[in-house]
Amino acid sequence: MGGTCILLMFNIILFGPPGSGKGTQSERLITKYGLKHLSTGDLLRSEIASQSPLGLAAKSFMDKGQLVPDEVVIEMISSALDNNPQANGFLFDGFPRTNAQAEALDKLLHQKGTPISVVLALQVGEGELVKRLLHRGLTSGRSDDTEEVIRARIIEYEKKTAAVADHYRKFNKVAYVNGEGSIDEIFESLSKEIDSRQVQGRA
Ligand code: B4P
Repeated sequence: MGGTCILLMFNIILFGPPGSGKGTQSERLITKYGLKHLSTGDLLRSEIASQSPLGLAAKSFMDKGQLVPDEVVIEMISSALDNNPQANGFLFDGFPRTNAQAEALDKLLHQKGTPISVVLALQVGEGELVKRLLHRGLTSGRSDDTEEVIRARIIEYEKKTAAVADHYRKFNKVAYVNGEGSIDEIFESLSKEIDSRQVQGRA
């Protein structure tokens, strides 16, 4: 063995409260940077659509605006990582949402020798979050896009998820990005953060 080891993997966590635009921006970022998109929200909704036992169990939490139990989402992400050995990097969207999930992710990525490169944290005020999700609720058909459930999701975020940024701040990995403005403007800010880190990584 031996030779030069070239680090190609670039793993991003897109972080932020419900409705901050994680799903919206993920779609663009994966195209631009060739990353594999792993959204626990999408994975859970596809389990619900196929009426699997996991989906049926998850739905009862999601309909109340609560987080699905850690073991369930960690197992889902672990299989998704195993199923994508050829990926150039992952974009984690909506995961991790608790400190236990963050620790489990760190461990899984450590085993693969490919750590988190950056946590991009979208910042959006509560009034704007509620407005966006209520608007999406008009057409999404999502049972968690009603005002009562949206408020519960925001409370759950403050209680269990916001601290995940502190976990990654300890490792100097968090970049805060203004999540209010046009989708193009926000995409540009996110891209700048990624580009500056990729350059540093190669220097
Ligand atoms: P998610 O699917 O992750 O959904 P989200 O947080 O609501 O949405 P996101 O931030 O992606 O917003 P989007 O781009 O769509 O989670 C749903 C549920 O699944 C959770 O409540 C939980 O129960 C469960 N779950 C998921 N992951 C879990 C985990 N790890 N652990 C436990 N439970 C988990 O944007 C929202 C709206 O805003 C869209 O309509 C969009 O068009 C609009 N928008 C976006 N950007 C905009 C902008 N710049 N200006 C105006 N509108 C904008």
